Order: sequence, then C-alpha cells, then structure tokens
Amino acid sequence: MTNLSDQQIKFYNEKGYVAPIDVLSIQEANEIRKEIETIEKKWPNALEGLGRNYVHMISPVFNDLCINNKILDAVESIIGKNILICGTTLFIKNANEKGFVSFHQDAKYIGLEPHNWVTAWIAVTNSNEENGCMRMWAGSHKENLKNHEQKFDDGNLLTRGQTIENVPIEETEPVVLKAGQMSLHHPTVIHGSGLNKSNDRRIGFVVQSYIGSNVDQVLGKIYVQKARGEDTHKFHEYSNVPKELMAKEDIVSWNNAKGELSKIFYSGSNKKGKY
Ligand SMILES: O=C(O)CCC(=O)C(=O)O
Repeated sequence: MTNLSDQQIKFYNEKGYVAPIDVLSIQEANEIRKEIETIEKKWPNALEGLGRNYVHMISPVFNDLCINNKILDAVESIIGKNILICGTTLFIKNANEKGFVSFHQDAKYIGLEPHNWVTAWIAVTNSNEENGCMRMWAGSHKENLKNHEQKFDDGNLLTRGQTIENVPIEETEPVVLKAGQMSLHHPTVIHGSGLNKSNDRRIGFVVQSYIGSNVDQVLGKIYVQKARGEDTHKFHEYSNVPKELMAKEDIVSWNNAKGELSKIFYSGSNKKGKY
C-alpha cells in the first residue's frame, strides 16, 4: 500500500490539497499522452468541448489509469475504502492558446453531496508555473462556498467561466508536478490556473472526482465505475468498462453520459458555454 503519510494527510487537512504524489513512471505518462494524441488524430474533435469528459468510458487506457493502485491508495487515505469513479476530465492547454482556469471551488456547481470526495489531477505532461499549473489558495477549503460570477469568457476552461473575484494571486501556491505525478484537492479549496507560456502542451487528466460510496448526485445523473471496496449506497448507475478504444456501443453510452453531465453543469443557468 502506498497510502499517504501522516504528514501528507496533515498537509491536506491544513491546506486543502496535497502534492506531489508519484503515481506513474515517465514512460507511463508518455503512453497516456500517446493515447490522447491517437484519439485526436483518428477522431478529430472527439475530445473537444463536452468530449473532454468521461474519456475513461471509451478508452481502456484511461479506464486502467483510474484504477491505478498508487492513485487509489492515496485517495483511500482521504475518503475511505469504498471508492467510486464518478467522472473524468481532460484539462489541456495548448501552447500559444489562451486557456486558463478562473479561481473557483469545485463543489459549487457539481452536485456531489456530502463532500466525501477528492479530485485527482494527474500530470500527463510536466505542469509548472511557465505552462500554467494549478494554483491553490491554501486553507480556503475551511470556509463556506463563495459567490461565483458566471463570466463565460473565451479561453476559460471552466463550463460557466465561474469566477471567485479578488483572490490574492501572491498568496496562492503553485502545484508543480512532473509528468506522472498527481495532486489531490478538496471539494471547497479555491484554485485556478494561468496561461500556458511554454512551447508545448500542458495536459492534466483529472478524475473529477473519486467519491465515497455514500456520495449522491443531487443535481442530475452520473455514471460511475467501482474503483475499490463496496458500493454501500448504490446511488448511481454503472457505465460499461471499455474493452477497446472507441467501441461503437461505448460511444453511444459516452454520448448519453455527456448529455446528462451537461445538464448538471448548467443546472439553473440560462446560458451554456462550450464545454
Ligand atoms: O487544469 C487546471 O488548470 C484546473 C483544473 C481544475 O480546476 C480542477 O481539476 O478542479
């Protein structure tokens, strides 16, 4: 078992995140990148917009990544042994594009209650201050949910451009990861990320999130996979485990799941963004 140490758990409880955690070799991280770039080449646009979600439903490589034991051991240290995968998202910032993530709290619009869940951000490429790594406002998870302005601005990788105003950047901490490392963050920690100013892509594969089996979706319908332990509450429907990349029947389920997810993302909003 590669559970988090007491020190790492203390860090998470105090700051609302913990990093870096070694989970993949550099070769394994490169294989994940290759899978993304294969999909992009063979199925142009498939991973764009809403398509950046739930890729573990159509790719065995991503499904296997979600059940990686090193990841799950660390996750278990935070949410306990009954773990479900409730969603995944690719956060890709290409070089020379205007991608950024405004400061926000994940719990604001995601509908997962209670907050016995954690988000795993797995670095497929290096992620650092030059290419726009995440920045955490340490300790902010101890406060309540904040007001978010819905800005829908171009370049914002968040669905509604949801933004907490007046976050003091200089007080936020960069989460620097090498390809193959991950961070874990709390549902209410305030975080965001800036532009990619490097010459290469910055790619994060995000399990958003690992939930305890006691967590319900109060805004709509999600499709889960068992990661570890028992599903004690059976709140959610299960998706199929993909056996090959982009199998026809998996694409049908994927499209349906993305449609349901979109309803959650834009619940209560009279406007839709591009994701
Ligand atoms: O990839 C990023 O820069 C931000 C991702 C994020 O906000 C999240 O994983 O909750």
